[in-house]
Amino acid sequence: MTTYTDLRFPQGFLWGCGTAAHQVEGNNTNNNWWEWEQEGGHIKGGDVSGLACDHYNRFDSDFALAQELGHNAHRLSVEWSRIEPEEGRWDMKEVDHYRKVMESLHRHGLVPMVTLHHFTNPIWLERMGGWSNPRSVDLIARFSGFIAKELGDLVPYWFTINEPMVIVVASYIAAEHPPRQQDWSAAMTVSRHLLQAHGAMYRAVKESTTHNPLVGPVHNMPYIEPYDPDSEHDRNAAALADLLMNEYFLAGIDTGTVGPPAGQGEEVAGLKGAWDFIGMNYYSRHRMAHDRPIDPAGLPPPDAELTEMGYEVFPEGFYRQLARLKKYAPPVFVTENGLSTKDDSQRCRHLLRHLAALHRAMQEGTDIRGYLHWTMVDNFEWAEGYQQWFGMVAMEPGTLKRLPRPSAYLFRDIARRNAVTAAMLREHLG
Ligand code: GCO
Repeated sequence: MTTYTDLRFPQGFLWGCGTAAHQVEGNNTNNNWWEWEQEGGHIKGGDVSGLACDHYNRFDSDFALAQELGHNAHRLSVEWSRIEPEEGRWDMKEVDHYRKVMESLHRHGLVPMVTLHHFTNPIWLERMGGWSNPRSVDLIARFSGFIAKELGDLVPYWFTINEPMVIVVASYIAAEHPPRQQDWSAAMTVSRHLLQAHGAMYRAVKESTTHNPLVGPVHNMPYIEPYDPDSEHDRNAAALADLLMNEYFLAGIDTGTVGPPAGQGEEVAGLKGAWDFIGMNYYSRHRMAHDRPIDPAGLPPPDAELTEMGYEVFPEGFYRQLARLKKYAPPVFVTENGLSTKDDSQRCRHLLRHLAALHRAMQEGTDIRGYLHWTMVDNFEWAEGYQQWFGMVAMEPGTLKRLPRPSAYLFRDIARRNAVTAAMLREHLG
């Protein structure tokens, strides 16, 4: 019989969910994803984001629900293509919309944590080559400074770019996201621009407002191992994947240089130490085999527990990646962690096992300040369309009525107690 103890979290620990504009707002029509969806053939089930969760109109009731479910923070993104519909033209109606969104978060006791770029590019930027164009760096820095100036009095935490290395891999190596290139040279160019953009955005936000905003990256950190540890080729494949997916971006901010594989240590003005915290996303382990194509699910072991997307449930990797962040100065927010599943009891077990892993890393010295679950309501899961279920809250087809699942109430009890209790662990993990 396993004996459990209560796992307590520090005073002021933030509890909430992560979301992204294109996945929840609806009618987000002026960006590269909306255009790509209309082409057909790219999104599972022939879905388009369409009305999504209609969060653009329902944000106030969504935040009221989040508060009822014990949340004290909320991560969302502001949609660049709404705020700057043409290069250099600001749409103040949309700025007012987002001000109402931030005011609603405060009204419902939720700390706003705002992502400036979450996968989508304005159409006008995509037409000039998107991230492959060096101008993207200054253009996104200008946008960041503008919106931070407009909303800085309401937003204490800003995230620059969501999962920059997922953009590189999904859009320029694996060709799963727009513009669907398989071009290593373009991938390295984009890797450099994303790192430069992070530094420029950090500075732009810090200089734009007198409200002392805290700014950091959101970095997806899969736990990467060789498929066959005895194979030197697999060890090399895993080392390169880890360098690209995990080390490159963090080392770039830590040292202020563009390191391998995208550079040879070129200095970037203003990049060194451009982070007040590290936003970290974690989903699964990825095993790399030199002689197989990249498997989005990461070649899980045959006996692994899998999510609906075929990813391995591997909380040990979450602990190890959080422990790895100890070597960097800033504190950490977990900005995404969760799974797609049709079995909400699996989500409850997944939540508890990953929070136990987080708690262990915290006990061993990683300074973790909050946990934002991915996600609150089932939403548009990019190329998977609406064929995945990441929400602790379901959405009734047609009415889009929010229907909390049991996991939402487990999360509420954890957040309100600021602890995972032994009783919770016993009930769900046996
Ligand atoms: C990502 C994005 C989210 C996803 C989530 C589930 O990591 O791809 O940040 O937008 O929806 O991770 O896959």
